[in-house]
Amino acid sequence: MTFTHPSRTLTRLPLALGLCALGLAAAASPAAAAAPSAGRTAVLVGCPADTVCLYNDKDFNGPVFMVAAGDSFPTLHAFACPGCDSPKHGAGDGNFGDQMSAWVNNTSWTYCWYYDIDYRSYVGTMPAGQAVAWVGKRAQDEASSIRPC
Ligand SMILES: [Ca+2]
Repeated sequence: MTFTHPSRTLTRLPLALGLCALGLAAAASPAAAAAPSAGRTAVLVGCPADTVCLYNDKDFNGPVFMVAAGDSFPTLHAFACPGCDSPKHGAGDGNFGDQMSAWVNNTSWTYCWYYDIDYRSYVGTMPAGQAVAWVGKRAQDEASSIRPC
């Protein structure tokens, strides 16, 4: 596993923001908020193939940060999220750090997410092909880094 080099992170910024815009459209589709019976398939369809989607709001709503399969992000705070407000941490205002409330892992990779930047303070695992509509009161608005694990 190779970790993202800082210069690579910078070069990927426009792509990440572009994917963010696509994610906003995907999150607005009815499939993204499908009932459990339509369930897993519909939720996965709301997040592009080979992508991990981090949703700012529970039930797969709000701005979305998209991670291409295999990529690592040591700080989600480096990516602008205009208008985003982190109710727990001011450091997350206006960016994707401390925002995630739901996620979809539509890749074949297992991902882990962390409270702090640089993969510190492990919180949870995101198994391949799984989704969580709400990470819970304690864990929401806390994610600051993510990588395959
Ligand atoms: Ca949130």
